[in-house]
Amino acid sequence: MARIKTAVIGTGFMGRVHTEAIRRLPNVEVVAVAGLTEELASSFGRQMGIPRTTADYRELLQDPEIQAVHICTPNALHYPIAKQAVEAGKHVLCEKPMTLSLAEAKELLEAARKAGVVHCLNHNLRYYPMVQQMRAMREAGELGEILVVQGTYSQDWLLYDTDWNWRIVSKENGPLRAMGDIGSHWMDMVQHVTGLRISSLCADLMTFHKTRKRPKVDVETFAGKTLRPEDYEEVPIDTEDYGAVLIRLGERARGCFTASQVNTGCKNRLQIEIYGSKLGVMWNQERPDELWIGQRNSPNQIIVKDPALMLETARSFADLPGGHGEGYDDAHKQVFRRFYRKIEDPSAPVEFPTFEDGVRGMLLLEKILESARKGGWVDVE
Ligand code: NAI
Ligand code: SOE
Repeated sequence: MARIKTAVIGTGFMGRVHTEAIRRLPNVEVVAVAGLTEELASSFGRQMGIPRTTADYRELLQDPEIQAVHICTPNALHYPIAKQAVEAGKHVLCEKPMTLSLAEAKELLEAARKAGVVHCLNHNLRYYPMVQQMRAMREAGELGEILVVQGTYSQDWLLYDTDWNWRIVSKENGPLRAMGDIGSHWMDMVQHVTGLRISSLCADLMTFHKTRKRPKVDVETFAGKTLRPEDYEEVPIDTEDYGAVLIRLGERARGCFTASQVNTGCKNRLQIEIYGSKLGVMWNQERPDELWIGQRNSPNQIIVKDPALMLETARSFADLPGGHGEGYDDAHKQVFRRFYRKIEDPSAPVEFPTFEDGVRGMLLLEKILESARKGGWVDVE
């Protein structure tokens, strides 16, 4: 059977993660990669065994053999690349956050609908097996009415003023950094698991480092620890290191979360806690195979991922037996598998986040910005 030909755009952290996850699918082939320069693209091509490389992604969009593209570039390039890709009839899997603004995201969704292509926004973190177990428990009524949600996405990789990445620059990242980069994952997950939508919010943002020392050389995501202090120059900072948001969900549920890139010791601590009228559940990305279940009248439990013991609707998100861990890379495979199934068979269900979810995410980010600027609650339509 002919495999779907796909291309990866961007040769950094996510370029590698996407390429490896695509290669776990039997029906897809990575035929080309586009990088910022010829050198970056060909070095990536050599390392990953991709024969065709280019410094101009547009070349790949013009190739009728390439059916889909993965956009793994800094945020500011999502909109222009995705727009040209859908207009060229390519199916698009784009990294989060979708764009720099809500207006761009809406335009992109409209363009993708018009072109009739399959579109996916990579909120991969939804697809850890135990996150799907929480969702299945809620759908089965096991949690009861959702009353309270809380949690955090906490990291420490931007703790020092010598830590640098393109995300720090609003022109490349968008105006919200901690919220756009990782708060976006938390908000997507809480809405996906509870089935409720954030209906109003009140945000407080903080930039601890008003200036940072920018390195004179390029730094890949999470790679800053290898630089020496004398390689930097001091620049003003206009994106937040930390944010806290009070939220209302649906009619009655209440909650709050923080997103921070300066929380000492936290690496990728996405923690989500959901308290229902019957049960509470808590999950932490740093211990992904465990799910805490809180009970009022009997001892609390920690259950360990085991597809044989998971609820039916969550089971297909776990590929390995209990005791064999499934993590970050596996969650990507789950998203990509469903995205390509939809390309192969247009009647397949949409079991992955789409540009609609991306638009929702950008709306929430715009509301967070509005709330922080005015210092009060705002409604989310
Ligand atoms: P990175 O800095 O490691 O990689 C970005 C790459 O894009 C670099 O290789 C850069 O050279 C390349 N690039 C820049 N301009 C280009 C152009 N015109 N053509 C082709 N390539 C170009 O950044 P990272 O961490 O890989 O992030 C990329 C995107 O993925 C971001 O939108 C980020 O928010 C998202 N992301 C999502 C994650 C998830 O779990 N879903 C995890 C990490 C990042
Ligand atoms: C950096 O903060 C980052 O790589 C984010 O961009 C991802 O979305 C998150 O999953 C891990 O951290």
